[in-house]
Amino acid sequence: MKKVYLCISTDILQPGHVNVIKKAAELGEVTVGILCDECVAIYEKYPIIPLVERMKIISAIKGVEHVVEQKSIYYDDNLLELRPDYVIHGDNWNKGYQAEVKACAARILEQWGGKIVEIPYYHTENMELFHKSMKDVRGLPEVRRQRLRHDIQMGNMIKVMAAHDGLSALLVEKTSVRKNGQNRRFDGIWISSLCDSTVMGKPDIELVDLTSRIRVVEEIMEVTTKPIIFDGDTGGQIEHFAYNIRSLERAGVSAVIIEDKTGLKRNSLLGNDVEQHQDSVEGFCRKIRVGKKALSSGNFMLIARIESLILEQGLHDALERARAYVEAGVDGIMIHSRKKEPDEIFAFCDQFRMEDANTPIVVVPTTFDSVYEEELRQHGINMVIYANHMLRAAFPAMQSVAETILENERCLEAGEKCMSIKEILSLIPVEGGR
Ligand code: SPV
Ligand code: MG
Repeated sequence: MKKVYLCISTDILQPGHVNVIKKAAELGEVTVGILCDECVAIYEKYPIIPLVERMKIISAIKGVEHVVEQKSIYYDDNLLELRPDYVIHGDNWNKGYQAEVKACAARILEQWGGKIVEIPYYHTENMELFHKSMKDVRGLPEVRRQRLRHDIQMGNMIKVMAAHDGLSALLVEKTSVRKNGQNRRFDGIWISSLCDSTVMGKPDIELVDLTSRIRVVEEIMEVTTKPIIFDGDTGGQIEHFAYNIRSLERAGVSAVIIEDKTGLKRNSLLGNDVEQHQDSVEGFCRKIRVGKKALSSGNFMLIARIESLILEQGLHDALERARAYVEAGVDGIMIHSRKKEPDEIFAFCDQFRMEDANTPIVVVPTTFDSVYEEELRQHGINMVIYANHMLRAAFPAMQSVAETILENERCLEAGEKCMSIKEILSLIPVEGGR
């Protein structure tokens, strides 16, 4: 009996997959490689059905003899192990990154005279409609929350980018670059108090109220599917926090980060140049417990942000607080610094990781900006937030255009610095974003 191999790289089964399996069974004994969750997330869309369940579903299809995990979009490892006579695929893999995948598979099969069999790609309009509605499912609050937890559990470095409105969020949702054969994308959206305040022309002192900030969340929820991490400032008064965290949960936020400051909050990057106060350990632990108790979703994450390094209270204080906050029930720790180098962040993480291997650590490298994500990962950090770059990029561009019009007393010169009207109109399709 000949051996046949095929790979299923999505969590949504379509009639086309069944066709390929049927054809494969006619050729011999069928092994299906199920693409791992990490790869589905990178190359397709975030999988709503995880690998173990996908393996169960596909193994129940008539004609499938074996299912195995495929750990890369490249078939190499599984082909070398199974040495199949045929690899079967729809004829839609002749362009984009898939062409490379096909070429690699063909080269390996050659070693033992194996062949690629292609069958016409199955396409229906129903499937297009279906995919569109799957986008809505991916955007559901609970799906986003599970996704964040799952991404952290998978041990990935979660890359979060700030967005301050629908358009910037759409960019965070869609921007991708291809590097070293991999698609790189952001994994989540940061809703920053600094950005939310600055776009409204207000200082970052908890002046913009939660209702206004939730409006930003709604705008962003509507056009994206990625987890949303909300900058909750101090969380406000304990009594208010119980209500506020529920509002954020209802609005669809996946995680909130609250900082252990009290009184008039000032932006952390101002440090001790301005007057700001850290909460007592007991006071902040009480806030954490009240917040956790108020939540209904087990997947919503409450993350405690430690300001000891910002306020020059030392590493010892930061570590003691971390222990206490974890004990009080937080789902993660954010450690912040305004130093140019990441040394104090690394010292904290190395010590913390000796005692606690699991609690996720979040950092915001606005000032220690030369650090690479890989270095952060090596120090046990799970999430990196690029907290304000979209807004900081937009402001100088707008300022320059405004000055150019004033200088030239017309808009021709400014127009050269702008996207064309045609482009901006086609940026957002009439059917909506995401
Ligand atoms: C924000 O983005 O509002 C933050 C991060 O809180 S920082 O500005 O570094 O304090
Ligand atoms: Mg903030």
